[in-house]
Amino acid sequence: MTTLIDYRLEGQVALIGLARPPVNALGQPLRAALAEAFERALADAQVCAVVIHGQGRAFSAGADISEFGSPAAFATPDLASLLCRLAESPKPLVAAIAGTALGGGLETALACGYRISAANATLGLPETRIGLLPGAGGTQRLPRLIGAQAALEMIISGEPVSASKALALGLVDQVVAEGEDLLAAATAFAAARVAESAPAQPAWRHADPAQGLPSQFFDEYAATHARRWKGQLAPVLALQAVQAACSGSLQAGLAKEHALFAQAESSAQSTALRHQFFAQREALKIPGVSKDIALRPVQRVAVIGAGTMGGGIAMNFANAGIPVTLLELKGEALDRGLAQIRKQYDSSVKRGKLTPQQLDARMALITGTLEYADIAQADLVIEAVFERLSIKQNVFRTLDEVCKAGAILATNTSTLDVDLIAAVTRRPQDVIGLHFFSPANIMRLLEVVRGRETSAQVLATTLDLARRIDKIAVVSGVCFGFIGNRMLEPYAREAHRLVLEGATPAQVDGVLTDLGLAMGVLSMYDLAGIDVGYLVRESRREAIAHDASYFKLADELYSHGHYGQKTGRGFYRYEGRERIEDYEVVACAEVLAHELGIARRAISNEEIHDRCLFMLINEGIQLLDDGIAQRSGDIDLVWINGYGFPAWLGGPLHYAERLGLGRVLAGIEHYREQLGGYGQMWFEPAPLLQRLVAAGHARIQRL
Ligand code: 3H9
Repeated sequence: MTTLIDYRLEGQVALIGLARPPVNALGQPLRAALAEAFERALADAQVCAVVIHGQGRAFSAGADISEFGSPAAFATPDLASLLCRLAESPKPLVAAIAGTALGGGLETALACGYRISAANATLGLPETRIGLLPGAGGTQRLPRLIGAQAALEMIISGEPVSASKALALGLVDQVVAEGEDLLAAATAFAAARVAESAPAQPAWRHADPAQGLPSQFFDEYAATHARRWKGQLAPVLALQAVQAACSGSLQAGLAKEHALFAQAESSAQSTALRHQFFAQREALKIPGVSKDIALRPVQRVAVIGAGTMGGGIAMNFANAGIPVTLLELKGEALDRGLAQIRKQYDSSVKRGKLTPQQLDARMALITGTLEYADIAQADLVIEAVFERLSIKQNVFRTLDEVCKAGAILATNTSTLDVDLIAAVTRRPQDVIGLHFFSPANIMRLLEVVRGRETSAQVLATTLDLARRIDKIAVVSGVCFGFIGNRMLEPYAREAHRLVLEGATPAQVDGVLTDLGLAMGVLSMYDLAGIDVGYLVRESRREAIAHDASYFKLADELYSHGHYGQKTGRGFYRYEGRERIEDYEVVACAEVLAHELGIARRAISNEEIHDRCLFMLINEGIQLLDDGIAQRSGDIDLVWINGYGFPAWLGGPLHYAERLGLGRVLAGIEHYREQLGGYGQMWFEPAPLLQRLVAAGHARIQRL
């Protein structure tokens, strides 16, 4: 017997323990070992029942995601066939679920006749999140067990359910109380089934899963979700699979599921989402920072500035049960900030996302103060004051005076030089950038900016903290705008310039949203504030002075007080939340183009796509070459989680690989020629892109 399985007998019950750390992913070797152990139990006349359990922290996290896209994914025994074999067992099979049972892990449990779970277990079918659908019987067995509607919810949302919810759904037969021995309970449960001669496979509770569903249920479900699923393949295929469970035999349904799964698995979308899955885990691995480094304890946090950003940052900690002190200079501003936080929690209570008790508990964790002395004992202080270097430096001088030794001092700057901020303290090793994205309590991205002198311990501690507050952390080096905002610049530059050359804002934004971006870049500027963009530009006029067309239109909007959504006018006009094309903006672009000597022309959607996207990609590749980003996957994570780039395109650099690096380079060179002086000025291919293409590399990596 291989070491991947722990096989032993407990009286008449065979215990098969999956033992492939860390999460018992069902790769080919584990599948083969499970098949072998199962056959051994069947062949042993002494064995009357079998318990399958997982050793370590998971029952099983499902199929081995790294096998997809290679023949290993379906190598014998493939998971679907193995589970059909398990489902035919003449001896009762009991799944004993502790930790997580996800994807193929839960499907394994579904192939067993019985399921019993620990109280703290979570069970789910998250395949759609990686562009797949349950492909080992989940779309067929789950509807037969808990009904089509509940099964569809679990499959489409990908959201795991708790053990108690699973019990209520009929997904598990029994939940073992905390502190009780799950394996002993499962063994006793199996023995009891034997004693009562229970069937190895009890009849399905929902043999006709569609019973009770309205006749148009699936069509209506698809119509209701059409907007949310826009462009995405996996939910559509998953729906078809569940529909098949409602319209034919299990056998036919399994065949249909297999075909749909193969379609999803070979799709570019699933490749992109799997790339994102692994990128998120890789991002936490920092060369030179050992996994075993001793972390600094962070039990008390302080946030300087109770504005929208500071308040949102504070909420993250309260949500995670960490006490946080919010500091402001004036009582009025502090009261406003605290009231704003309460208002946000109130709205969560109204939407049923939070109970009134949780609201009270969270507010009780947030303390306001006007005194720096009150934050002297904080383990971490995050500054979130006005984005100007001198102001932030003043705050850090004060922090250096008042904070205890060993406190981590973080700045939430979005563009400024973290090293210049650290330099005003006597402890630059304790200073780090923590760039939260707005709204800070909702957006999951956290750019962690490692200064020249930031210590490895401070970096490791903040990465661990990011996990505690449920953020996706990506480490960036110091440069203007770090990873995200630095890439935003050339991307947004093209959008602005294209409007001068003849496109309308709606055309530019439409191309980007058609690609799947949550928002077009010009709408995004309207939302963030044309005045905010103006202030950022003001701080670096020298660096951009050589291009007279650069953001000319946005400057013009600013001079008219058209700050975007908040003033009702920007690149668009706004009536309530409705965005309306503004022909005065087009007229203004015409005048400016004339003044600047830019010939206006009809612009194709392809040109908009290529100029915006290729410039975005080019900057990302340059950041990698400069060592600001560690890996291309980090850059993709920033854009997916901070800027609404569609996850199913895998992020800008993964998208570039899909388009072909040669095509991206050729596009940049094309516009360099075609756009005259402007092209010569800005369409400079990143040397790393040129090297990659010359060397015939399809993947973006340092060379
Ligand atoms: C599926 O099942 C398809 C079937 O329906 C049909 C098949 C025919 N595979 O996240 P963590 C690695 S699709 C490979 O840091 P946590 C992970 O990369 C699958 N590797 O820990 C990491 O490696 P490393 C459906 C996996 O405690 C390490 O394990 N299942 C897999 O924060 C620790 O992971 C899912 O989508 C995997 N399935 O979270 C579940 N899972 O240390 C995906 C994990 O080298 N997994 N790894 O960086 C998860 O959601 C989380 O990993 C889990 C643990 C909640 C389990």
